[in-house]
This record gives sequence, structure tokens and C-alpha cells, in this order.
Amino acid sequence: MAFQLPELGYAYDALEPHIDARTMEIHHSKHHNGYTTKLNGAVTGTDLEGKSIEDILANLDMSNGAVRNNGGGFYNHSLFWSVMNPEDKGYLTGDLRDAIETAFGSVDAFKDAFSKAAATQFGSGWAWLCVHADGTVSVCSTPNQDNPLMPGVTCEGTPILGLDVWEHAYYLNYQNRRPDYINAFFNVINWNEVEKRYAAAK
Ligand code: MN3
Repeated sequence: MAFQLPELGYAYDALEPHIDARTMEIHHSKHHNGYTTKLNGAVTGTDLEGKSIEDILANLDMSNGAVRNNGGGFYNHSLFWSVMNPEDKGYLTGDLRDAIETAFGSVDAFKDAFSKAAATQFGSGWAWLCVHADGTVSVCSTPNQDNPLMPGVTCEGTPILGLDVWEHAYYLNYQNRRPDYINAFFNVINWNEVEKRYAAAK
């Protein structure tokens, strides 16, 4: 079964004014679709065919650029769409809130740390909130389409929240103002989904 471009679960304009419809449409239908198509091309006929994306990334030969870039792109964007929602955002509560407060001191300090990771990732990449086997959480960033599941990446753990800081994710609306885009992201985070991922990963 080939990898399929996942549905967003909401309309392209649903995240406005924080993330504009044109950006969402291009990002999903062109960029994510491109990673999906190229990932299928890269695994078809190899011993990776039929494996889950998590399995492929966790056991990745990092010198396999086609699977690294397109498998990362496929996984990262699938996570990204799912942790945003214009309506059912929920609240940061429960065990995840406790873990964040333990790790960072406060929710505001977590936001500062996550924003800093996103703002200081040079060039293209992602900022992540990751959970570790003992339930603790940490923030990090990766270049390009790398992610914490991949071997040897300095970022460890299971990603449960990710922010795309490639220019294609914000340039139409924010131009070079990456910090404004990062601030806007906090208005559309689907905490219900992040909490679900936290509970599943720890
Ligand atoms: Mn992207």
C-alpha cells in the first residue's frame, strides 16, 4: 500500500488569519503531495516497501537522501496538519501540562523555548516538542526534513508537536517575519491532539 497524502481535516482557509489559505493550499497540495509522491518512488521495489513511515524513519540509512528528505517531509507534514485545528483546539491540561511545567517551569517558559528553537533554526527546518520514555518532554529543532525519530539526529524522543519553519510555510503572508508566524502558530495548536500523542508516546 503506497503512502497517501492525508486530508487536512479542515478547509484551507480555516486557520486564517494566522495561516492564510493560499499558503495552506500550496503547502498541502503541492509540497506535501510532492514529498508523498517522491517517497513512494523511493521505496517502491526496495525492502522498505510496505513498512510504516515510523519504522522506515527509525531505521533509516541517513545516506539515503531520497527517503530521508521525502520520508521526513511526508511524516513531518502529516504531524503538522494534525496538531493544528481552528475549532477543536482544547486546552493544555492534565499530564502534558504537568510535564511541560516540570521541564520548563511554566507554560510561558515552554512557549519561549519552543519559539526560540523555531526562530533560531538557521535556514529550513522544524521545531519540535518531544516526549521521552519516562514521560519527560523537551524542545529541539532539526534542519531540512530531518526529525527526532531518525537515527543520529541530535534531537531525541517522539515528536508530538512540530512547527514547519521553511519559508514556504509562511513567506506569502509573513515574508521574512518568521517570529510573527511563530507567534501566530500558538493560536491554532490543537492541544487535544498533542495530548493524545503525548499519552500514546510516553
Ligand atoms: Mn513544509
